[in-house]
Amino acid sequence: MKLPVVTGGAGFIGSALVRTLLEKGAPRVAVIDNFSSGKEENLAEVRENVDVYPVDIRDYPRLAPLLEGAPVIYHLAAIPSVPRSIQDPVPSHEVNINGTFHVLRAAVEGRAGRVVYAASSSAYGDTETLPKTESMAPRPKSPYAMQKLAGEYYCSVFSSCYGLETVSLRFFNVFGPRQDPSSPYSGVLSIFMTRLLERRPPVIFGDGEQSRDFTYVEDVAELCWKAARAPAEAVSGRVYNAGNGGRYTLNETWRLLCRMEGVEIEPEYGPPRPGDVRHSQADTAAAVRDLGHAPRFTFEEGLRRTLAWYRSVWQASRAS
Ligand code: UD2
Repeated sequence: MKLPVVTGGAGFIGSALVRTLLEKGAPRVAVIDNFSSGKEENLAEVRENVDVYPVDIRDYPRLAPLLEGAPVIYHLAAIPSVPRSIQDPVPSHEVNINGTFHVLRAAVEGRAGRVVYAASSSAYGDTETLPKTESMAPRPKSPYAMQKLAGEYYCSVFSSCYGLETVSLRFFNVFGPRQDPSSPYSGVLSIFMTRLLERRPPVIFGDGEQSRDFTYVEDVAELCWKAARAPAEAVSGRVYNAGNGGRYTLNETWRLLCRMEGVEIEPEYGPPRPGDVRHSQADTAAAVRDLGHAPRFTFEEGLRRTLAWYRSVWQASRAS
């Protein structure tokens, strides 16, 4: 039997998606990951039900046979991060654009059922109004944003030219357990959580009044699953926001975390980051209408769960 495939399935979001697919009844899931940022341990609890292929999506000859006949390909493999793409644009270009092209080409040649593509809210750039709706003209501000947007365009062109079913989901600042805090390019909440547990101030880039629609990882995983099942005539070739619909500034978020932890720590401030979007908030109406999106986790609830996970890892590391 052909299995659903998750590219980037050993990553923080990919591994949450693998767990969701298994919970929803998939007997097994195939994971393609080059382990550049993915980790075996992210799949530890479900390892028996996962076929792991340590393959790079830039390697077409090795990639193509793995996608043959797949009912659904969830394409999450990517090199994320706005600042990393500005610092070092070549690797992210090769993975995010060429790698995505390889996945789509292999999906067509291998007669795969559907590609659900992890796009990014960064494609919007700075818009004049909020929330951001899919009909707004994209204005990417960084190589990463432009690469993710190119992937969306490729998806819709593959849908119209080759009849491949595709759905692009613009992820809005996903957070949750297993997000790796160890790189300067890590997602801000993973860094905030670690600093909070260590009782050290975070460094906020700019005035901290920039805002994000932080979206809990399990809600995004569920939406990916729904996007694979929505009727093709309604959704194929289209782009949807995958956000929560809320918006919090970094200053508010840090204060909220401090309150949860019962501490008061003043953040430090550094220069604003080039390519940074000022405000981000998803209009979820289209995803609700066409995909049945129904986020289950408020921001606070997501933060509580995430903080509990970081605490358990932190305590285990101190005990050893
Ligand atoms: C972008 C996308 C997001 C996803 C992500 C993947 C937007 C609005 N969002 O996230 O959907 O595709 O890229 O990488 O474009 N910051 C600090 N201190 C730190 C780290 C970050 O202040 O130690 C700030 C950073 O300047 C930014 C905010 O926190 O204003 C969020 O940064 P991030 O790297 O977590 O994510 P972002 O918004 O670039």
